[in-house]
Amino acid sequence: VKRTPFIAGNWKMNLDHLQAIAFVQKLAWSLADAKHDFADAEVAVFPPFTDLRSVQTLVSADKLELAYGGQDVSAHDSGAYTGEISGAFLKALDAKYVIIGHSERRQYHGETDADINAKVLAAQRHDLVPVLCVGETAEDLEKHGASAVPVAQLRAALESVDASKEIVVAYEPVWAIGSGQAATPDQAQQVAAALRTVLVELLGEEAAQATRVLYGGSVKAANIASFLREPDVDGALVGGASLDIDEFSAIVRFKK
Ligand code: G2H
Repeated sequence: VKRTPFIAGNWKMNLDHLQAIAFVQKLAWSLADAKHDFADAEVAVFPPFTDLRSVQTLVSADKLELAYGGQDVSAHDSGAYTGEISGAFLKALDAKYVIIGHSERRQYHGETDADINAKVLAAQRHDLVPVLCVGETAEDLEKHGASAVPVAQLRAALESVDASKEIVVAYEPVWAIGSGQAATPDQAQQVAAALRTVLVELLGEEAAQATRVLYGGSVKAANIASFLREPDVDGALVGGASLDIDEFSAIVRFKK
């Protein structure tokens, strides 16, 4: 199966709406060039919620081949949930994706596997593609090896999902996030392969082979190609390096 490589920029809590407009305008030029050279990657950005309307306006006005999504979504559809954002609102802004279960949400906001499963189901109800993040801490790695925790998180998050709908999985070892110390391509491949084996069991062979598994954690222009050469790594979720236009442009123009 051929899976389209996916390069996703997770802006986290960076770039206000004016900065977002400037960034997407510059990115549009790079994407046009990248398309010229290598047409094969899908590119998406995940701005703060308050930027999404501006990003939508630019993407639709200039017909950019740039997808976008939220960094989180409520498990609920509407109602008295102060501060929450519904999947319906993201969909109304033409968002295609939503990041769910990022380790920063798990760590700083106490999100449990059950919360994350509810959010994945909410995303599916609103026809958003979940970018489900899983990954082990340094302590998990030492105690249980690399795959055990990500595999358990994957099983819990995908309980009762609709296997006919697209899902993206991002393997982000917590020890590699923002640390400058990325996993090796071989480490990423081993966990990605273990995740795909579980996807076969949960979603069936065909859906599992079509599912993109990304690597995330200190990805930059200098290491992107080494990850994408691995057979089960289908792209990257990029944090810090997605905020620098030159660096991110170089990442989207990766050459295997
Ligand atoms: C992991 C990643 C993006 P960074 O959180 O999701 O961030 O590339 O800064 O390690």
